Amino acid sequence: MDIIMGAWTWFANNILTQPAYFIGLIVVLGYALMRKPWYDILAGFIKAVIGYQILLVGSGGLTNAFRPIIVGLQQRFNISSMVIDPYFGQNAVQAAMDDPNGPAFIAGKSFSLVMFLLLFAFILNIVLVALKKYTKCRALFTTGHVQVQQASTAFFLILFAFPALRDQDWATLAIMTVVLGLYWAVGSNLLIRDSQELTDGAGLTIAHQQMFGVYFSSRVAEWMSKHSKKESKDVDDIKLPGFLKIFNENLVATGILMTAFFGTILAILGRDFLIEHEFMTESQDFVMYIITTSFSFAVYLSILQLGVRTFVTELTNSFHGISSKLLKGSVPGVDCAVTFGFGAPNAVTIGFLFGALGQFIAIGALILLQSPVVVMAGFVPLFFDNAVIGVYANKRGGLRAACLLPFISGLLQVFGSALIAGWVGMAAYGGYLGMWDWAVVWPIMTGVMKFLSYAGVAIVAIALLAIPQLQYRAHKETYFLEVEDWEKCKEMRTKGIK
Ligand code: ASC
Repeated sequence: MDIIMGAWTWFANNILTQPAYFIGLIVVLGYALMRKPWYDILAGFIKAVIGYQILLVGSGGLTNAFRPIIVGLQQRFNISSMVIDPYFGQNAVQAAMDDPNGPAFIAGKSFSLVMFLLLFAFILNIVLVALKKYTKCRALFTTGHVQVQQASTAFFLILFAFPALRDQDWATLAIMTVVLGLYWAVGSNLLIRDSQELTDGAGLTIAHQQMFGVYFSSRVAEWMSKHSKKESKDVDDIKLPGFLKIFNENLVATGILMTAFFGTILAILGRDFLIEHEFMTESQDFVMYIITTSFSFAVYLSILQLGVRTFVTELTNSFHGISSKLLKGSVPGVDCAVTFGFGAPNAVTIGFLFGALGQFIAIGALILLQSPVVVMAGFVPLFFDNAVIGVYANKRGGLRAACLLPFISGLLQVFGSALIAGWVGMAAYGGYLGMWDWAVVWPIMTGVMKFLSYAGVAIVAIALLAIPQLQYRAHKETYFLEVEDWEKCKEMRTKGIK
């Protein structure tokens, strides 16, 4: 038993929760199923892992460089507030679980239970895909670090809805597995069509924290483009006149806009604060520091895109092995940052900035209304949610949608998180996950379960199960072709076959 537990812990820590190696493993499995020679399998593994690691350098660089700056505003003005960010959220859940008087105290067991939840929910995801003839689920959620954050937060929310289950590990795990596993399978499946259109058939979808948010935004963007008299241009097609031409170049646009955005924040924080908190040293010039820091945004973004280009081809090619032999007609769900390698690059920046505008307005409103929970913007929702929403919204509805939908997202992230974290008591621990789905969809599901108890779980499960069925009904002839043969699917759809 000890050996099995040891092996499981090793696997959970080193592969399951490390997307680079998990994707590497999928590539190995895929190529092996395709009976590729060993050296091709090895090469595929190396390219996939290194590509994903490059992506992580980019996204980690962004997160590490800019998260403290935004959170710094809170310290600078001594506001006591809750940070909406997956990492703060996870720390908050951990603190709550370890607090003997806390609402989710489970002495000494929290980590292993969360890992089991992750494993069981993932297995449920696989089963749902294996039964896709009935379930219509076609996507596997592979983004392990995000799954850990979600498993912890789901753990807390569901214990809040069912406090009596605190001492009953298996019953708790069963309910959580159903809700979380369904969320993963259904959420990632939801975005297959939009992702195939965005990437022109790369054969992947998003498995992250804003899947419903992106879906909602894509549909609104689609509606906007259908119902407006004036066409809103794709961000990439806008040709600015005169000196504004320089904004057409993505690096220049990102460099200038981020210098304005972070320059303002850094100037507000002030040189003394930044030196005191070891962001910069005494000998550094303040203006040069601001420029270097702001420009590094574009640097990390470029790194991230290089990583995407490196591993996506391997993943796409090798996944044919899995989708033709093991899990027929399935696609992998990957980190949302992957989409930055496909959509209009400036939509990333626009989404981020308009999301920030929405969040800052919402935070101002909370302060003015003297809300009991004040939220501090966290970088991860601010950037990753809103930039992805910007990319998809732009694809469907052009510039106008790429501005409006991230803005709405910013409002929802703040108001939704304040409501749910205040209600369930997580705000007291200083953080909440805060990404779109966790600020909108999970609060609704938690409410339904809290008020309707076990009937609520059934309602949530049935509602989630119904979503892929509805998607299927809308495209009966081509639904499975979306993943099996994208070219044919496109051809049929242009002929008007649904
Ligand atoms: C998250 C999270 C991250 C980022 C990253 C984006 O939710 O935990 O580290 O988004 O996955 O690429």
